[in-house]
Amino acid sequence: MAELEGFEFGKSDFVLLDEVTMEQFLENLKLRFEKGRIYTFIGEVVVSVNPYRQMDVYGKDAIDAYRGRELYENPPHLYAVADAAYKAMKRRAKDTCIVISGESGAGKTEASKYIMQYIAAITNPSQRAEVESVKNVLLKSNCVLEAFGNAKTNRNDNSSRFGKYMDINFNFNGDPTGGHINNYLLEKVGIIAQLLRGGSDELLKSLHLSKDPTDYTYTSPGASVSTSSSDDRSCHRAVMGALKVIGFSEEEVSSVYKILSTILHLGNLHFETDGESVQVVGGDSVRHISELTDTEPESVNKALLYRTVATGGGEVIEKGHSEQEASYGRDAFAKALYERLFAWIVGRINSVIEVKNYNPALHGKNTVIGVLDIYGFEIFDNNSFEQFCINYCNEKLQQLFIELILRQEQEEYHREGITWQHIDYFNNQIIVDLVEQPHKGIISILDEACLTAGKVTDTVCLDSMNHKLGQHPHYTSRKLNPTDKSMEFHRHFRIRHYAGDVTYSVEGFLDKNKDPLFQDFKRLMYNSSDPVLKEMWPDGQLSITEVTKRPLTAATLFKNSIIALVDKLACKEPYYVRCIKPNEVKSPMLFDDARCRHQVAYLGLLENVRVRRAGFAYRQPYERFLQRYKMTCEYTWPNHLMSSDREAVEAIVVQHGFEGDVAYGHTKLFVRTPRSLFTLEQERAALIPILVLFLQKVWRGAL
Ligand code: AD9
Ligand code: MG
Repeated sequence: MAELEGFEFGKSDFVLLDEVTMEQFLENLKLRFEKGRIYTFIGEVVVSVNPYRQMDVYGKDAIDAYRGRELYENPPHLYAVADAAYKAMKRRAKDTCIVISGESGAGKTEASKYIMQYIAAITNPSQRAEVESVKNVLLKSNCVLEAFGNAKTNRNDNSSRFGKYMDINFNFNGDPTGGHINNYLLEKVGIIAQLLRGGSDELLKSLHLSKDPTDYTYTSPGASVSTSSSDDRSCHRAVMGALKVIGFSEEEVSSVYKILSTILHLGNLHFETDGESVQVVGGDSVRHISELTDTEPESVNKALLYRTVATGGGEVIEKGHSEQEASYGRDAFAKALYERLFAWIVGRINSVIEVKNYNPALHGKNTVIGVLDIYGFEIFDNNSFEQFCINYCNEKLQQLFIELILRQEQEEYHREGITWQHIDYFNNQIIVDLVEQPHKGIISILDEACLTAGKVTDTVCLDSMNHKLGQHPHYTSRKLNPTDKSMEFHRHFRIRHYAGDVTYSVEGFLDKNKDPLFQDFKRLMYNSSDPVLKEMWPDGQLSITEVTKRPLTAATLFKNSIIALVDKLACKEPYYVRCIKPNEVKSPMLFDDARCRHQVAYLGLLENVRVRRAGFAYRQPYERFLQRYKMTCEYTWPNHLMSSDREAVEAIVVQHGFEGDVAYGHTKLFVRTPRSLFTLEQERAALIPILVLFLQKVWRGAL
C-alpha cells in the first residue's frame, strides 16, 4: 500500500478507488499518467504506464530512497517492488519472483532492466571483485539476448520476440552468485539485419554479404524501419563487447556470424522446375552456404531438393521435392537454424553464469529472485497460432496469480492472527483445461491431427474441435453458433478467455504445430566440420529409420515449457508488474482511452483490485499509522500516553467511528474499506496548513 500522498496526483493505490469500476480505474490511471506518475500500486502489484520519455526517477537518489524501505513508505515504483522482493529474499530467506507482463511495447523489458539495475546497485556494498564480475555478466547477458532476440516491429522499435525468465542466485550475504536463463522464443527470423549491418566491411566480405538489408529476402520487409548506420555500429560494438565479457571465444563468435549469414543466403535461394525435376536458383548462394557451414556444396544442394523417406517395407529412398515443398523446407531450415543458434547462445550464457562451487553447508541457503519478462495477452484483428500460445500462457499465469495472491493474503492474515474470510473469484482452471487437458483439450486435438497420416487440413481439425468441444462453455465457433456472423464457417473458433473473447483463425495451425524440418537438414548440419554448428544438431546423427518417434509438436513443447515455468514460479513469493501501453504512436502525451481500457481488461486488473479489497484493502504497521494520523486525535497528539502504539491506534479508530471496519493484527492495523482512510486523509490534509501556521508561530516566538 502506497504512502497516501495528496490525491492531486490521483490515487497512488487502486484499492482506494471509491468503486471498482472500469471508469474509475481509467480516470485514475489517466490522471496519474498526465501528472507524470507512471506507477500506481494495487496493493503490492505495480501498474506501470509507458511514459515514452526519459523520466528522472531512476537515479541514485531514487535508489537510496527505496533501499530497505517498506512498500508503502514511498510513492509507487519498480524499485519498491524490487526492494520488497529483495528484502523477502534476504530477511526471510524466501525465494521470490517478479512477473512482468503486458503487451508489446508496454515497457516490460525496460522495467526488467531497471529492476536488475536496482538489484545490482544495492548489492555487494564491499565491491568484492568476484561478485562484481557476476553482476557484470548478468547485466551484459541482457544486451546479447536483446541483440539476438529483439526485432524492430511496428509495435515496438526494440521488441523482444521471446519471453525470458531469469533466476538470479544469492548467497547468505544477499550478493548475487550467478543465475540461469530460460527463454520462450516466439518469432524466429527477422532480427539479423541490424546485427550484420554494424559489421566491418571486411567481416561482411568474408561472409559474402552486402550492407544493404534489402538485398535479402528475409530482412527486406523490416528494412524500411531501419535505424541509422551509426546506431548499428554502436549496437554491433556493444554486442561484441558483451560477448567478450561473457566469455565467448573468437571461434564461437565467428560461427555465430556464419550461421546468421547462412540464414540470409538461404532466404535468397529459389526453386524452379522444368516440369520434371526441381533446380535451385540463386547465384552463388549454395556455394556460400556450404562454405559458411563447412559442408559440401553437393550435400547442401541435395538437402534442399530431396528428402529421405523410409518406405513401409523398411526401404530407404530419396524423394524429390516439389517446388513448393522445397521452399517450405528452406524456410523451415532457416527458422530452425535461428532457433538453435538462440538456444545455444542462451546455453552458453547459462554455463558461464551458473553458480559454481556453492556449498550450502558452508555458505548458507542459496536463495533466488526470478525475473520474468513475458508477452501479455494478445488480441489482434487476425489471431493465429502464436496468439493462441501466448494467451494460453497468460491463462496459466493468471491462474497462478490468483492462487498465489490468495495464498499470500491468507499467510499474512495467519501471521497477524486475523480470521480468514472466503474470497469469491473466477477460477480460470476451466479455460486452462480447455487448452491443455490430455485427449480432450485443443492442444491434444491439434497434435492428433498432426500425427494422422494423409491430408488432414486445418478445416478438418476445426471440425474435430467442434465435435469434441461443442459443449464446452468457453469454446464456440460459427458451426456451433451459426447466427454469429462475426466468425467464418471454415476458419474461426472463439475462446472465452478470462479476460475476454478472442477469435482465432485455424488457418496455418497444423503447419505451425508440426516439426516441419526434414531430417536431411539436421543430418547436413550434424556432418558439418564446424564444431559449434555440429554441437547444435545432435539429433542429426539419427538415420531416417531411427527417426521413428515423432518429435514433439510446437504446441506441446510450448505447453511443457510453460508448465515447467509455472512450477518454478509457484514455489516462490510473487511480485507483479503490469505494464500498459498508453497509445499506438509512442507519444508521451497521449492517453488513448480505448486502448488502455482494453489492456486493463486483458490484464485482469479490476479482478486484482477486487481480490485485494475483498478482505482488508489496506494495512499498516501500528507505528507508521500512528505517525501519519496522530494529529487527527486529541489523545495521540503530539504524543500518546497509552501503553502501546496499538492502543493509541485504537483511540484514533474509535474517535473517527470506524471500529466496525478494522481488525487488529499482531503488528498491523487492517482496514476493510478505503472510505475510512479517505476520512482520515482529508482530515489530515485539512490540519496540515493549521499545523504549519502553528509551527511557524512557534519558531518566530509568537507563542
Ligand atoms: V515487447 O513485448 O518486447 O515488443 P516491451 O518489452 O513491453 O515490448 P519495451 O520495454 O521494449 O517494451 O519498451 C518499448 C519502448 O518504450 C522502449 O524502447 C522505450 O523507448 C519506451 N519505454 C518503456 N518503458 C520506459 C520507461 N520506463 N522510461 C522511458 C520507456 N521509456
Ligand atoms: Mg520486450
